[in-house]
Amino acid sequence: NFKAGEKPGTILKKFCAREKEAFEILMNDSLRPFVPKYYGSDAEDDYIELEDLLGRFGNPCVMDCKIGVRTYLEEELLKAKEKPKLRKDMYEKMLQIDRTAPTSEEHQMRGVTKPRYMVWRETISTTASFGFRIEGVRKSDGTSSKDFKTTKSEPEVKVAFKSFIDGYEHIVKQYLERLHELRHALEQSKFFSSHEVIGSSLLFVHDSKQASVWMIDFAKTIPLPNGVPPLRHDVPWSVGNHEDGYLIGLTHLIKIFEELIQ
Ligand code: 4IP
Ligand code: ADP
Ligand code: MN
Repeated sequence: NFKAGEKPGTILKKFCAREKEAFEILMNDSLRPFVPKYYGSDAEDDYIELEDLLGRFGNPCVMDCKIGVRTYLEEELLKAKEKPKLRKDMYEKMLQIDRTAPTSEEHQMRGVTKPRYMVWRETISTTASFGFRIEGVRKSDGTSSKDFKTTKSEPEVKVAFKSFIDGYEHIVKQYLERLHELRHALEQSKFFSSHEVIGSSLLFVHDSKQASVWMIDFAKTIPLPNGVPPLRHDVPWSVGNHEDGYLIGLTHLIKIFEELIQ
């Protein structure tokens, strides 16, 4: 999905109209300092050009946390209700983690709907309970892991964060400060109150000198339909209210970083 950009210090990401529209608004929003710089899309709309967030780091450690209590769009739910499409790939991903997870009907059909799979992923991880989950970590020694699908309890999450900052305890304060600044910017943001932010991540990046966090991945970030009141982001989702639980996740992350410092 990614390749090196044309300008130095940029990357190219596969084009998605929703994401382009989100970045265009974000470049004039209070969230601008918290997202990669957006340099536009190519003439064919094959890709968008973004600031490479790792550019200013030497040998960085990187962690991707997906934020929110919900990871699929309301329209995906509607589609699955109107015209259920069975996903064999998702059934198989489910089996790999837990052979007993599919119902006997799903075993018979060898498929599950997308919302069924996504909700299941939310509940076996911290997404449903804490409003975020760890998707992947890459350490400065080059090792990386995506083995967090069933990381669900608070102690398990803390072990993962401790391992991420192991040897870099002196920069944790910078993460915490940045997260507080992000919360402030979110409170001011017109973009945030008018958009449902689904499947977006916070990218944590540090080396031995600096640490920072950015919001990335707006492929499933969409403007609220007319007539829906501004989003709060800190209340439970129910069908039709478009809430995403983004601030529930940020609050838990801030709490974890506060406890890491102690
Ligand atoms: C993936 O499940 C991720 O949730 C993807 O989100 C999602 O893509 C995939 O849906 C889904 O299969 P696993 O992580 O369990 O493999 P992301 O791209 O943020 O990682 P969407 O398009 O929903 O974001 P499909 O429908 O693309 O397979
Ligand atoms: P996808 O929609 O394919 O999941 P993301 O935007 O979530 O794409 O990015 C996937 C991964 O690529 C992230 O976890 C991160 O490691 C890396 N990445 C994304 N955007 C940037 C960026 N601007 N600079 C550096 N790395 C990035
Ligand atoms: Mn993504």
